Amino acid sequence: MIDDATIDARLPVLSDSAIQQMFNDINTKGFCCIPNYINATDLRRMQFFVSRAVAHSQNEYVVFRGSEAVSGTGMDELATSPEFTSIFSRLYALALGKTPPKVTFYQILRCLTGKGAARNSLIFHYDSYLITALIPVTIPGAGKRGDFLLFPNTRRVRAFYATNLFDKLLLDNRITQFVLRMLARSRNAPLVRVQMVPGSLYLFWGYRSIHTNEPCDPEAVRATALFHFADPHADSSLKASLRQS
Ligand SMILES: O=C(O)CCC(=O)C(=O)O
Ligand SMILES: [Fe+2]
Repeated sequence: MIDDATIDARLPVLSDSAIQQMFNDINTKGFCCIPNYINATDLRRMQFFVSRAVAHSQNEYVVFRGSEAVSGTGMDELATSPEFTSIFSRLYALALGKTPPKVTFYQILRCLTGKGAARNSLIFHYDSYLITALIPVTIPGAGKRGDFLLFPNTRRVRAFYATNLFDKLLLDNRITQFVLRMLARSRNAPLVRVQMVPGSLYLFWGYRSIHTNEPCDPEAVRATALFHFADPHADSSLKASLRQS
């Protein structure tokens, strides 16, 4: 019997051909979307957590890292749900042609609001992890929505951590950020703008795609749950030694 008290039992079951289609969409469109992935009751529970957290932070930007930090919201259950984690292992296998490691996440819940909304937006970056999943929890219904922006698949997975660092250095400076912000405003740029819908699941190659979010109005709240999986440089000795120093 299925225990429908768990979020896992309420998630859609995705076939291998659905995963293949998602893989193709990520490669061609830059992302894929599964509408209404989270059901209305589960979504309300997440939204309730966000509104309490924002009230608690005096309507300022607040971030939660790790599943313990969001325990009891359903976002923690997602991180260990076989239905959810199997999306990542199958995408990993398709992307790299290798047996995937056990799926564990670097999980974040970002609540954008207040003065911090602008400060923490339009920072273009590559993630450290191959696959990024994003679930919008709360999106403003009026004013600035805080769209998700991406230049899809702008690099390959780097063989060396040093090359990855070099890419990040090229991105993380005022001039590049300025140019990308200008490009984001131009009509001809190969930029994908995603107007996100709460409860839908979005996936993209976070490591391979330059991406960011637009700000929302300071009075509004824009909250996103992020699940990062598979660090291509997990075994790098350079990375380990830089961590220690
Ligand atoms: O909140 C978003 O829309 C994106 C955040 C993001 O890219 C990240 O945290 O790595
Ligand atoms: Fe990111």
